[in-house]
Amino acid sequence: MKLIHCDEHQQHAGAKEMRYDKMIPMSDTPERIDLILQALQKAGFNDLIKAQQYDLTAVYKIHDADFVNFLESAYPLWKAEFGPDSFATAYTFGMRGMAQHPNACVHSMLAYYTFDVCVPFVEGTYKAIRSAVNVALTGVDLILAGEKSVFSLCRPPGHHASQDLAGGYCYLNNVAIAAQAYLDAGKSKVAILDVDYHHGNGTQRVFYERDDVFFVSLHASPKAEYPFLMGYPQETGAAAGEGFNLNLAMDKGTEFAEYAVQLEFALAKIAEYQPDILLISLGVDTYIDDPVGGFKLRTEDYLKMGALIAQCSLPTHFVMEGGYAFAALGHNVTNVISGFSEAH
Ligand code: SP5
Ligand code: ZN
Repeated sequence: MKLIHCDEHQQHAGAKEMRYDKMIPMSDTPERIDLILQALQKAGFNDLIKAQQYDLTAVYKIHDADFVNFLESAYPLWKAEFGPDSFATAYTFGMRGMAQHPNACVHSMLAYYTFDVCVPFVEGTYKAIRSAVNVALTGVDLILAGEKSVFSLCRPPGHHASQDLAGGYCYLNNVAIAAQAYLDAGKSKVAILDVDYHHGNGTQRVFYERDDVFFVSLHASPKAEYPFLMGYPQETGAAAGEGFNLNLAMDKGTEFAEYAVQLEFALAKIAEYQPDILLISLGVDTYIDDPVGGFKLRTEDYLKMGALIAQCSLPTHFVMEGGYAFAALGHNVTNVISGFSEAH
């Protein structure tokens, strides 16, 4: 399987995030991608491809121009106010009745275009955001050229981001941009299976009223887990998209035996939909020792996950999302790819 990566994400580093009552180093570090690539290569996956450059055309199909402008200008504006040894982050939020004058200053922008305190901006953030999209779009072009499966090692991740909102380490929605690119290239139906521990609220929002993208998310129940406000099973889509959004929420502490039942159900629904392409939002923060997640999947379970995904026999595009247990991260991701490749 071809592995698509870039170097530009390395400079998106050094910021902190607020975790309830503490400031902690951001969980999404550059080392994550290094660990994943090292483990993949050790397992014999050596077909590495550097991402191509793309202009913003595909991004603007999903995201608002003002929002993209915010992503580009947030850090320079912040730096002008606070100097270089700082990172931009929201102080207020554009809540009900307050979401006015979004572009007045960097603080109003952060208030309006971010929804939590886990999307800091440093000097290299915008370049990293753009390069993550390039990593995703290079994968699209490889699949369109006939590859049966590819893996886009995107960082930062994307599934919490939507049209005009960044959050949860996500700025541009890589997997949504890829899905739209397939449709614009002539494919008629795309399925997105999101196996990150957290609900893919951004991807859901983007495609909620559409029937050409079937979004299925397996995640911790939002009753007690981030992003709290979305991801409930009764969110099934709206308008033309009614029935094309499927949330399979599970309790904290879920083990693979139960997870696999939900995964097989998800894959059966996807097979029924008969998509041209299957995109996987691949988060492995479902791992038992993940510091951000709360499920109990084990390293060997990811082999089975990959093998089950392969049973769909669809052109499959893996896009990296979360996963923060550094000691096992590389092995867990590699097991998904190995399990898929052995069964495919
Ligand atoms: C892409 C991705 O995985 N983003 C995740 C962002 C979640 N950030 C908030 C985490 C909520 C805190 N949960 C603490 C659980 C401690 N075991
Ligand atoms: Zn996650």
